[in-house]
Amino acid sequence: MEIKAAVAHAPGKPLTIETVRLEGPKAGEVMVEIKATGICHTDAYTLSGKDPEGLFPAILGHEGAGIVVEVGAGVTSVKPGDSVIPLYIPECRNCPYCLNFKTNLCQAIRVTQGQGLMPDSTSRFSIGGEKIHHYMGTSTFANYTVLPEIAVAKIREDAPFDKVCYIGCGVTTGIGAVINTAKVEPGARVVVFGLGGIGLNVIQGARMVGASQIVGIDINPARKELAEKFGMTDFVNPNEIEGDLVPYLVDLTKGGADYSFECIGNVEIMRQALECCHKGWGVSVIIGVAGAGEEIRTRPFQLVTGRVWKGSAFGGARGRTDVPKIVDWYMEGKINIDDLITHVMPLEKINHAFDLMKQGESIRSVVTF
Ligand code: NAD
Ligand code: DAO
Ligand code: ZN
Repeated sequence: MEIKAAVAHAPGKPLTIETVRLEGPKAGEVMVEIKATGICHTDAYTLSGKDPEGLFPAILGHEGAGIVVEVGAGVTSVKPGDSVIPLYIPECRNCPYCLNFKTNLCQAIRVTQGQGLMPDSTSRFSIGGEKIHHYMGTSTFANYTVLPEIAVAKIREDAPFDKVCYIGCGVTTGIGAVINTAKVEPGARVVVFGLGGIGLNVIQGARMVGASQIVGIDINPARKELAEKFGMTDFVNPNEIEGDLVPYLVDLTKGGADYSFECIGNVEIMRQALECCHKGWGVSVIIGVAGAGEEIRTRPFQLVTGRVWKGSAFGGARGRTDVPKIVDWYMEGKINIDDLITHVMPLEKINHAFDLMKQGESIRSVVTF
């Protein structure tokens, strides 16, 4: 069938809205009508050409929500009409990773997903016979996409697509990093570096679990008001303090953070995030994705003296199991998504969403179809 998609033909070039041919779902696959998709920093990272795994031409987008319209042979867990959220980390419930409670990194389709292909090593997208790559196994910048069954989370039917699409990445990544990866406990002192689409969700996760102090750090002063609404207790603009940031934060948190989160993708700040942690027990979680080839550094004595460095992908969440629960939290008013969706636009304006992100004007832009 013919679909409408925003196509990334080359790094650094704007997306172009085009008619694309989409093949139907094969065995174990589902076709989803995408109703809404968020635009995340990671899409911009890949489009910029800094992503070493970035493939072109491709249909980007990994933060969507929609309705199943067709299923391939053998699909049992979803049916046409079901509301779903695509998952860039699938959950097969059968591979050694899924069977190990320590990780959410299902590897069932990892190789072909990294090649921009479906599990049978072919693409469902083409233009004039030319193959167009899938992206992160999701390709949500299109009104229809095809996904493996193990890469969709079935969600409740009354959930609004233009809000819960954000659970497909940013909300789950931020809240999940607090709950699943760091396991922040009530009363903890938390420091969050970067108050964008991810960091603000770390803040709301920290408030949910009862953190007593939540310090937010950003060079954009406009982020202060919204972060306070989400639970931030102290704001620090690194450009406005005298002296080094790390001792300033150690002092502010009465000896160091119990938990810190890097939500920027800057390796220098990852070091500050580790070193502002409390001696003996502070845990620093890297969420931000750094540029290709970049490396983190610290003095090993920081680790010898009890600080712990961790990373988190998709908030440590197992998508088919955890995403429906997070949708329930939203529907029950336990988490706030509405205030983070600052812009809504049609697919034709998607390049504007990238501009807004670069200019620090948006938290989340959502494209609706
Ligand atoms: P964003 O652009 O919305 O937010 C980044 C924030 O950091 C902005 O508010 C910006 O002003 C601030 N900032 C930039 N430089 C700074 C500095 N030097 N000091 C202090 N603040 C600074 O981005 P986002 O969508 O929130 O994504 C954040 C990072 O998380 C990106 O690297 C993204 O690729 C990554 N990410 C990771 C995962 C994961 O699963 N690990 C998932 C999604 C996104
Ligand atoms: O299993 O090797 C693997 C990779 C799984 C994907 C992890 C991606 C998380 C970070 C990228 C940001 C997502 C928007
Ligand atoms: Zn698996």
